[in-house]
Amino acid sequence: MKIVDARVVVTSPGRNFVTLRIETDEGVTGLGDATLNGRELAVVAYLRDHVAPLLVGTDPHRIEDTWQYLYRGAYWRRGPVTMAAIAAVDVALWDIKAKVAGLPLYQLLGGASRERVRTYGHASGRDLPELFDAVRARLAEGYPAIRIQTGVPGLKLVYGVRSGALSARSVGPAVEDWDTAAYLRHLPAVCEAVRNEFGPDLPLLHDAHHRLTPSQAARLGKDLEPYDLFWLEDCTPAENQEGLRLVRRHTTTPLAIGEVFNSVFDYQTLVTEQLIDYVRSSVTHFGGVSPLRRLFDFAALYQIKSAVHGPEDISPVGMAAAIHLDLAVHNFGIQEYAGHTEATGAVFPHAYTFTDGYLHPGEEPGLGVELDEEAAAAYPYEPAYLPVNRLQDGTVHDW
Ligand code: EZ4
Ligand code: CO
Repeated sequence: MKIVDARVVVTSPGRNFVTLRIETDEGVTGLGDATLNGRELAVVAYLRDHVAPLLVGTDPHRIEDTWQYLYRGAYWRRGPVTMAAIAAVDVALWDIKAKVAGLPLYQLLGGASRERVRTYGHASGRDLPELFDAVRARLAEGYPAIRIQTGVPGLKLVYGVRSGALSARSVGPAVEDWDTAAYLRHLPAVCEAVRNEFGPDLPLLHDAHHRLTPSQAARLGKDLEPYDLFWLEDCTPAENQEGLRLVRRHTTTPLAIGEVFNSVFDYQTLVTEQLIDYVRSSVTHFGGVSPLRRLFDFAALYQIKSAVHGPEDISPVGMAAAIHLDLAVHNFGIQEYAGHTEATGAVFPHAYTFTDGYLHPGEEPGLGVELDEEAAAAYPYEPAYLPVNRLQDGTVHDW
């Protein structure tokens, strides 16, 4: 079997998605997600100009060799652009292998370790009443766990709180404002109010989106202990992995980190010193199913669980790959699931299902996702940026 073509399709049914389609001489094709939010075309160029020409003529069954060839062979290794491109190749080749085997991908990963995949959804509001309404809406949709984000008094735009100004389609980056002291004062009261309203059983999560120093994160973790969070996410940028030692020493609030990581090396200290409880990388930004499976096995040695990043900017192709992994690995924790627009569902018809808050990859051979290129062509690329974040004196802050 030989690869005869590797094509990149960009489509924007509500937001931009980058998809790699690999075709073989036997007519079996595979799909991979290479979407890097706000930097999509950099990955398109990396794939189209530097990776696709290397694939033509090679054996699609040699997934591991192809991965190592693209990772080590390029010399310039790691980084989000490279790893999103390699991820798309890895996932497309797994899709092909599973289709040839006539099995859903999870069967090739060891088979199902559970019946279904637990998710969490997002609830946000500028104030408590809005947040409560959002939590009720997620509960009505069946979500068994909920991430809560709110506005902070005195700040106009805050991460994760829905607002027209935060549209991914804005011409330049939207600007959020930030005041760590105000946030640290406000958040414990929000968590207390949500606990009082919704009771002790509902698993609650919160994303600090890389905005705190280790000592600030330690204090927040301690302050939130009475409200029994499922996790506190991205409490620091964690580029300085050793910084998490301080956080860990001071709080038992569970910690989840890793959505911007793209290599196991980004986790080495965090995992071996057991400084976190959940690894948060996506299939799409971590180089694919092959390395993410390896990360989960590494994390399992330290009783750390999986929690694959699943925002709207992971395409249904990347989401399907995640759900197959989630079903198969023993140390599954939880899957973030934001869902997609109807238009996105029409461009990417898929076998995976979301029922009563739980996902299942379905039983189609391969990933179980198609790309309707005719439908995709109706949504051309639209320039879009993620927001940036500034302190109230104008200093750029981590977003
Ligand atoms: O900001 O996916 O946990 N989820 C998140 C996301 C990220 C976006 C960046 O592209 O933090 O909303
Ligand atoms: Co996050």
